[in-house]
Amino acid sequence: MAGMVGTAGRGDGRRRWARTAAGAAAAGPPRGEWPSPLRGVWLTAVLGMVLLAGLTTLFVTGLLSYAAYNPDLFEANDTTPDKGVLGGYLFPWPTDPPWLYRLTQGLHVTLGFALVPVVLAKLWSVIPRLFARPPVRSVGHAVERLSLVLLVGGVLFEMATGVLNTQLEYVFPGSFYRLHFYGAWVCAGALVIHLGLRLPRAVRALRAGPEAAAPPEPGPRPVLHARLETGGTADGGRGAATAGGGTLSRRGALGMVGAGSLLLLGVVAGQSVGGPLRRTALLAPHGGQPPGEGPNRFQVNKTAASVGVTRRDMGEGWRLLVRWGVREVELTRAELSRMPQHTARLPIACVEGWSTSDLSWSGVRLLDLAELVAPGSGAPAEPDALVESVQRKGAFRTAALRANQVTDERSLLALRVGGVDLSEDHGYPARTIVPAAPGVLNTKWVGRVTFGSFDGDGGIRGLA
Ligand SMILES: Nc1nc2c(c(=O)[nH]1)N[C@H]1C(S)=C(S)[C@@H](COP(=O)(O)O)O[C@H]1N2
Ligand SMILES: [Mo]
Repeated sequence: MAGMVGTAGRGDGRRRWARTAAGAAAAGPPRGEWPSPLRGVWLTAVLGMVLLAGLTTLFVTGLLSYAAYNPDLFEANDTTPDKGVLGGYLFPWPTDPPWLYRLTQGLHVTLGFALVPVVLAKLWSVIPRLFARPPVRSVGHAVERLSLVLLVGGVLFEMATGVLNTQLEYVFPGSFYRLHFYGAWVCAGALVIHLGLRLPRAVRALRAGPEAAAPPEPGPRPVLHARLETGGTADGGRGAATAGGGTLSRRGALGMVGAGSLLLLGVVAGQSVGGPLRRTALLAPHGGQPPGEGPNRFQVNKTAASVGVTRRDMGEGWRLLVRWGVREVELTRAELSRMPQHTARLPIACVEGWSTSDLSWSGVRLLDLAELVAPGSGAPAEPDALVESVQRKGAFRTAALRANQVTDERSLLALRVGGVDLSEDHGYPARTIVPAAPGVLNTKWVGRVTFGSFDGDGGIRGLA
């Protein structure tokens, strides 16, 4: 019996817990199960604010990425044809500045990676609440909890799909965009609800600072749980060397999360920034060290072999068919290279986050090709274009370009890059390159270009 009295410290705690839990609606398990004194409203609020800024940026840059695909122009460009009002914001993607998609998508992917530690830390900081009892106190509480399930689940889902898409090719055959797009809208909706319910409290907690007592929570709370949340530990809230054995301050914990984010930033950002930083981009799928020297030695998204484009497809028998209405011409590569050649310095920027620096492309202006077949009166002066590859299988073999892209003087059917012919993997005999457009619109191994205006039903007006 004496031995049992000797452990009275713990026993006391248990009894106190049991008393409060019985006397009031308990909102958390006893200290022993969630021992960290670091958890508290301040830490949660700081992480929450970082995530608010970060997730908002991810949402906006993600929506921009979708708009940049020209999904409302032609069905082949649209990865989520059933989007309904969620596509209400779409707008024609500009061609200036030419590094626009490089910036927005580089930011999207880099930030997405860097926020992973922050998301995990935020979840850790609030995990006791997951087990709060009773699970639902009121209708409002039920809404709050449901929005949290959607928010937490949604953010984890977006993180997982996003990371997988950048790291592994073809894990989502055709459907990554759809999953990631709808997931983002679920997150956004849940975040708005969550903010409406939690933002005022987070602001109060931030104002009060890391060592202050938390503002009183509405509703009954067990004493021990309240002490944990306010950081009411032996050292006055610093959370250092407490009974729980913690040795880290709250600022220290934040510092560790920040260091984790910086580390991820360091192994991702280089694929977008380029230059010497490219060497540090260890997580870049196609965007690390360029594969060797030479003008054609930049990232390859899909090799000719991987999509079944053969030497024969690219060889002497290759022809470019250019059409507009009932007019069409067929050109050999030699004929194309006898047309006026123009040069444009443009990057390639992929949805996966990697991008090249500006490369010197040269070839025929899309506008000059259009003039070869322009039907004259009645036709739009500024046509859209459907660009089709000789590639037979797989994604990305067609892309629709909007009139603003077709008529930009820097938009080329490129024959050369860096002063030499395109390599087979970069789209020989000819590929498109369009300023500010996502990589996927720069079709390789082009076999046919059709000018005209899209009728919105997957057709081109006036095409025979
Ligand atoms: N025909 C065809 N064109 C294509 C692709 C493809 O798979 N097939 N991939 C696109 C994508 S997603 C990107 S990012 C760029 C990459 O160009 P690169 O491989 O020359 O770097 O090509 C685009 N053009
Ligand atoms: Mo891409």
